[in-house]
This record gives sequence, C-alpha cells and structure tokens, in this order.
Amino acid sequence: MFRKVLIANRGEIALRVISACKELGIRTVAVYSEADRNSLHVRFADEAICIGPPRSADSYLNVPAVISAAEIADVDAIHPGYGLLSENANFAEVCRASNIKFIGPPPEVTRMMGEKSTARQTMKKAKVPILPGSDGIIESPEEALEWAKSVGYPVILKAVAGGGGRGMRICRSAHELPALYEQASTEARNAFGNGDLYMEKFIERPRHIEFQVLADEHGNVMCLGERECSIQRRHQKLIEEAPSLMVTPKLRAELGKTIERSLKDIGYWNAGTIEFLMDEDGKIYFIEMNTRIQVEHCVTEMVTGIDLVKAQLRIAAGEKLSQIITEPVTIRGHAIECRINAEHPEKFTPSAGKITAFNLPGGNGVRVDTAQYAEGVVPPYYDSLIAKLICHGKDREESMNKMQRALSQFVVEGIHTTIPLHQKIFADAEFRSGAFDTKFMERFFERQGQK
Ligand code: MV4
Repeated sequence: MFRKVLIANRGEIALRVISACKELGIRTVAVYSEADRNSLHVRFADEAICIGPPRSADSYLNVPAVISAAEIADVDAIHPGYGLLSENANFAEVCRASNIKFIGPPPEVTRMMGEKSTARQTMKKAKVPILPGSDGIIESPEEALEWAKSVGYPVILKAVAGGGGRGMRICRSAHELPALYEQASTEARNAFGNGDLYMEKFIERPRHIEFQVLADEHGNVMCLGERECSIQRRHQKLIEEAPSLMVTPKLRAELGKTIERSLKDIGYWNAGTIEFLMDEDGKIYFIEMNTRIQVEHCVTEMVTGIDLVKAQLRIAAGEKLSQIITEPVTIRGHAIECRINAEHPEKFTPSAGKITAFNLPGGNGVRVDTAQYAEGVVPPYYDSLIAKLICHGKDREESMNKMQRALSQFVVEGIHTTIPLHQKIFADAEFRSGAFDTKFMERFFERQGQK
C-alpha cells in the first residue's frame, strides 16, 4: 500500500479522499490555493502545501505546481478527485514520467474516452448498445445532411471534445441543419479548441442512467449497478439516486456483464462511470464514459456497502478486486443524494461569502459529505457545491422521507443555498412518483411559476 498520497483537489472531495487514506493508514498531503488557507482539507491532511493564487488556472490546474508539491513532499501517488486534473491525460502522463502513481485509469484510455466519437465506436465494437448515428467525425454540413437522412430526424450534433452540453445542437429538419452545424462547430472550437462534430438520433425525453464500475490492474472488472441522474438543470445534476426504478434486475445483470467485458477489452482500470440514455420505451443506449470518481458516487456506496475511494487507492496500489470485494455485490435499499450548492435557489447565480450559522443533520442512514463549517467562507473562484446530503432507506419512499427530515435540519445562514429548492422538489408529486426524465426541472419551474 502507498505510504503517502497527495490530493490534487479541494472542497468535499479532497476531504473524502483524505478520509479514505486515513482509514487505510496512508499519510496525506493537501495542496491549496491562497483562497483556501483556512479550508478543512488543509486542516485534516498531515501536510499542506500552497500551490498558488486563488484562480484554479493558477493553482489546482497548474501541473508544474502540483508535481513540484508532490516531489517536495515525496509522495507515492496523486488522487485527482473529480473535475480539475482528473480527466487530463497529459497530467497522468506527467505523473507517470515523474514516477508518481496517478490514481485513475491509464492516460491512453482517458484520452480515447475524452474523444466522444471514438468512445462511441469503441463501445459499439464491444457490443454495448449505442444510438443510431455517425461512424466518427462528420466533416461537413453536406455529410451531416446525408447522415440525418439515413438516421431520420430529429438528430443531435455533438462535439467530439464535448461535455456539459456545450457544442451540442438539436436539429429537427434538413433546412436548419447547415446553420446548426456551423454554430455547434464554432461553439466547440471556442470552448475546447476542437470543432469536430458527430451525430446521433435525438431522444426526446430521455432518462440519464449511469453504471459504476471498478476494475483492477490485472484485467478484472466489476459493475456495481446504476444511478438515476435525470434531475438536472443546465447539465448540472441536482439529485441522484441508486438504484434506478427503470432498471430491472435482468437489465442490470445483462448490461453489467456487457460493460465488464467491454472494459476488460479496452484495458480499463480504477473507477469509472458509463453514461446511458434511456428512451420512453425503456431501451438504453451508451452516450459517454467518465474516467474518474464522480460527485454522486456516494449513493452507490450506500446501497452496495463498498467504499469506492478506498477501492481506488487499493487498486492503484496493485491489489486485486477479489481482495477488495470479497462477497457477492447486492443492492440493498435505496439511496438519494441532494447537491447543496452555494447558489441563489431560483436564479442559480453563485452565492459566495461567509457562513454565519451551520447545522448538519445526522441520524440513521444520513450522510453529509462537506468541507464547510460554521464561520467558513465560500470563495467565489470555484464550483458552487458546498455539501452533499445522502439518505439511505429500505426503499425509495423511506429515503425520500428521511431526506425531507434531514433537509429541514440542515441550516446554512449567511449565503444562499439550494436547500429550499430541494425541499420543494421533495414535495413535488411528479418527483415522488419517480416517473420523470431529464426535462423534469423545466416542468417543475413551470409549475412553481403557476403557484
Ligand atoms: C442526448 C440527448 C438526446 N439524444 N443525446 C446532454 C449532455 C451530454 N452529456 C449528453 N446530453 C444529451 N444527449 C441524444 N442522442 C439529450 C441530452 C440531454 C441530457 C442528457 C442527460 C441529462 C440531461 C440532459 C439535458 C438535456 C439534453
């Protein structure tokens, strides 16, 4: 096992990784920006090194600064958390060249999955169901018209370098396609420095369902079931659940086997997530793979009892999955996570500042992952996620009721948060029914406006 690990992140996920390290007896090194001097990840790590000014580009994303800190502290490995450097294949290569273990998949696989059209082709070869669409990049509006004709409207243009919905355009007829092609390509070039596009059949009201995997460095892959992530706003998830009401035990087992085979073929290792869309007929299609631990990993931990971050560390240290997961994986009960963001609850604008009162809920089946505290400060420079509230019950009804109770006891004063928004969502009949899709938040705000 590693002697010492550097955590190249901040906030709740930095603390989450520190906790896993502590439980495994690993020494921890935090890095922090000048805005995070008083953060809990700095306080709870064994050592802490300031790596630059507040802006992420000058600190947490500064590869030479992070690597220098790792060399000065003499660590064996770096955990990147999510976001920041977590899916940067160049960073993983610099780690490799510096003889520091990157806790994540090999850079070759990260690079391939980051190229969305290549990821699609790879999954298609491995017999994972994909949407009808183009085999690779579409070079011109003319080629787009051809593909759209063969696939049938509506179609969606996507950036191969995409993510977060940028460089995406829905197209419902041939006459609007050439203009949408140019818009999507320009947007992608500006956002990612790469204007390449591919195309898929557009699914009107999809559910977003994703499967968690763990894979060791000896060719063993294990699927740990799915999460329902359809409650989103502007491509930012708000609520996640495990399991999904739409995934039958048969689908879970069969798709799980297919995923396991495909990732074994690719030579994947460490934790990962395969994202799917499910259409109104319950058919499921691969869209993307995330090669990192995700924000919402906790709901999977609650229903499987497996500590995913400890598993990441043990896998990176060379252990076999069979040493880490010693009993058959079962899905027990139902877990839901609410993302508590420092945001205005209706306008969703960031709400930085000093917290003046803070109370965390607790009790049976209630988990809070946060790096915030009373009189803590939310800096304006970073992601607005300040806490995750996760509730686990025997079924969905119990976990929803527990969530309502816990939300009512979660006090954050001095800044705006999404707590009041979550309270309204948990009182909404459509949400409670479980029969929703990725358009839920639009309908929800419409209903709120009518009240
Ligand atoms: C789609 C789609 C419908 N059909 N692809 C949005 C972000 C990117 N990761 C994939 N996205 C979508 N891809 C096809 N072929 C609808 C979306 C989409 C979406 C997906 C998941 C969760 C929320 C979403 C909100 C709007 C659009």
